[in-house]
Amino acid sequence: MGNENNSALAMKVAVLIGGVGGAKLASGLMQVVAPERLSFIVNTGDDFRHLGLKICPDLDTLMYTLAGLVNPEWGWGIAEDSTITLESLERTYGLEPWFRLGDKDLATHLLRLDLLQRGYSLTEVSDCLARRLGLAARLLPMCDEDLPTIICSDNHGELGFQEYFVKHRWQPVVKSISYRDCEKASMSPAVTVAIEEADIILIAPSNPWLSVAPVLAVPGLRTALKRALAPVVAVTPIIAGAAVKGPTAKIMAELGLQVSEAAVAEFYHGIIDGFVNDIRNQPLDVANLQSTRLDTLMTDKLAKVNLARETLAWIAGWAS
Ligand code: FO1
Repeated sequence: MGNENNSALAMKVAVLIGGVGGAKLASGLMQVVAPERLSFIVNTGDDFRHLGLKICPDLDTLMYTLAGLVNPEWGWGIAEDSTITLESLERTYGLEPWFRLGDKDLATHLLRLDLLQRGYSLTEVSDCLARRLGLAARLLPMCDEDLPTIICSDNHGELGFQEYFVKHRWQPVVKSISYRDCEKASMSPAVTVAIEEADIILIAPSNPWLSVAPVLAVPGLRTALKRALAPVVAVTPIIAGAAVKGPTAKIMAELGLQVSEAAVAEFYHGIIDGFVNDIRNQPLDVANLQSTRLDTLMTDKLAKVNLARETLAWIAGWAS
């Protein structure tokens, strides 16, 4: 292993993350950074109560991905899971389940609910689930309080995130996005320490408006990033004017933004010191912003590891 690789292994890296795209980079980082030195600060704005369960899609997507359990086709849920319970709800009780919960996945939701009801925080519960799946990396909810992302759409009014994303297949036109009750939320000690102790802070190529903005809405988090000694670097979610997956480009257009990496860099203005652009995009020229172009299209495991390694090596080259 080259010298820079050893230094990457020894680094403490904190990652703001949500969704399937972010989880791809996360799995690459697990091969480059010692997992016990990786802290993922995960979006919980997608969370909601469903069938009495507390569903945490981005925490579970990341956990299943890093544990090698995730359904590879969808990027969420557990591979080869059945839906016998859901089918029974439908056939026996006439429910029309619009949110697919697999039988193995239900085990996670049942254990999480039980632990929450016994008074453990979402941070403690997430730690417990990740440890039981053998993960040394820390999966930290962005906060322990509920901070749901609310989509205000043209023809459907206010929608909870999963109603927008799953029930309506992110087709409603987005007029605005709000992060409800954010003033009641606070950074957990674990998130505070992860940011303070990080040698590098990354913003994964997650949807800035749907997956990263909720994390930035947690009171004190933006300030903590600005105060952090570590460089903060975002990875572009936009390649050649489009999103790799999901509604990022559609939302940008609906919010009246240019669908470009420059618009994403602008969204993170004041927070980021560096921006990893894609080799297929035009070079980014923004004052006081370090930028490079790497292959951010993570089509396979090697591409995920290469992006992780090259990102950290690039940052090490300019961050004092
Ligand atoms: N996404 C879907 O498109 N359809 C579903 O039925 C669905 C169920 C589901 C269950 C558990 C879970 O952890 C995630 C699930 N997702 C589903 C994905 C989820 O809605 C999104 O991945 C995130 O909320 C957005 O990043």
